[in-house]
Amino acid sequence: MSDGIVLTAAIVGAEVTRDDSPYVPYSAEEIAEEARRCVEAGASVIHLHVRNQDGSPSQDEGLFRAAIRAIRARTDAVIQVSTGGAVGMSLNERLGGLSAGAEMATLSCGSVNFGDAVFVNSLPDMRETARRVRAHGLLPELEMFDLGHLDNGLRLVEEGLVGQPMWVQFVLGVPGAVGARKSVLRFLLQELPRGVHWSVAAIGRHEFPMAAFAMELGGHVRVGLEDNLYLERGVLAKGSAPLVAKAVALARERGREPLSVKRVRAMLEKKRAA
Ligand code: KMH
Ligand code: ZN
Repeated sequence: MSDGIVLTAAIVGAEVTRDDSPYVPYSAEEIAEEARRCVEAGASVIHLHVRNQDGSPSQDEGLFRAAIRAIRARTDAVIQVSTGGAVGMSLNERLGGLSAGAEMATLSCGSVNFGDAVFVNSLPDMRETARRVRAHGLLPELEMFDLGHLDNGLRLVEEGLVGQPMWVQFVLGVPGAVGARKSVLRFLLQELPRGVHWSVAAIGRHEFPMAAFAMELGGHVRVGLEDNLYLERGVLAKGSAPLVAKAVALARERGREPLSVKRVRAMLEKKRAA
């Protein structure tokens, strides 16, 4: 079990809007400022979505480029672009951020109910995403929203489309997908091959209880407005940075020190060289 912990901040998302929270960043400058605050609070990876001016979700390469340029002007965070985009986008649209200058990209490992909608990720789509992520020299983070997604991820490894050990994000508690429960995480970990880098992003009120549990088990953690809007019951978080700060406190209470951006980048380089 490592003492250092990778904290990822999911600062924008695709489904939350300013109707849900006035603190959701939309413009490149707002996104970059939030990224800076999150890194200052202890995050090392920024999970990135982008928005049109009206706040609607986009996967436009130009918007990603602008956001990444603005982030890099303020902080050296590891940047991970979303290839999930928003529910209903075509695969081609979703892959728009791959050439925008990030170091990592997500790879959604299967279809899943997503609230009242369905988030579609067929095996051919996953293979195509894996190939394109690799072609752009980015490291994939395998997003697993449901139990079968672990087998899909392992299949991609078996097929040689994703390198070993996998870098995994268990996204737990999406309405319609597997619940954010300790028993679920225990099961997933039991099924996980040794050496896999794993992290937990739990949705809504489950964010911090599951983060604490993951920390105790030696895992890494993602927090941010994409996943949860509240610092505590009834108290909106004024951005993702306060959520990162809360995660840092939980980690330290458990003897886990947030890894610096430099350390995380070195981990990625090592993986890339493997
Ligand atoms: N917005 C979700 C439908 C990702 O970023 O890779 C998908 C998502 C996953 O957010
Ligand atoms: Zn996302």
